[in-house]
Amino acid sequence: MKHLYILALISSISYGQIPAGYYNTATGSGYTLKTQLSNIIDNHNDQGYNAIDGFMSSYDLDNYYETGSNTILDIYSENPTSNDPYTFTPGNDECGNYSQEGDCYNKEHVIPQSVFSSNTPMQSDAHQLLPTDGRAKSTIAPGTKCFLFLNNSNKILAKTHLSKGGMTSTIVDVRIVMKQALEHSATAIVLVHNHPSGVPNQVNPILY
Ligand SMILES: [Ca+2]
Ligand SMILES: [Ca+2]
Repeated sequence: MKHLYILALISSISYGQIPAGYYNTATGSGYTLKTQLSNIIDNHNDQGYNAIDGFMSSYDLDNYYETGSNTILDIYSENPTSNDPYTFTPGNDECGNYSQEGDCYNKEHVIPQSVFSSNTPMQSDAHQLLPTDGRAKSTIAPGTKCFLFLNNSNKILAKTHLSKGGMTSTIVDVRIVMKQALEHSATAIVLVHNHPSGVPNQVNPILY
């Protein structure tokens, strides 16, 4: 069973590991502060995507729940109130191949790479990369909805992907669906959607 404690962990992750004195020169406000922050990163160089492996081994340890355990903090398996179902040793348990949860950990972008076309330096930005269970990372998908537009003989005239949401819901603007149905002169519409939870039971109601 997967345990999702993303919200509980965000605050700990966001405020940890700032190098001493890193923001000492950011003293202004407004435009001045923007320039000061820009100057801080002016001389930084992209260390490359593979450099993240070493970064995670040092900076993404569970120093919050199993303090001193020298294990990776994995948002999918961490149980904040008890022992974790499995743990990852930094470096040794990097993926690698996996067939089930607990085999190894991978690098997961908090913001999908498609947003920035996998370009650098965003791809190797340690601020938005987390070590997560390889199997869980590959099988957990956000909610998505597609539509098929059919003619009177139930032949598919067109298919379209109209919504990508979160882990528990996704929103579709019915007006856009109707507009496309009219454009294709469809006489029937089929809604296709996934279940991020992996439980294929009917959601009732699917549409509100
Ligand atoms: Ca832990
Ligand atoms: Ca724990």
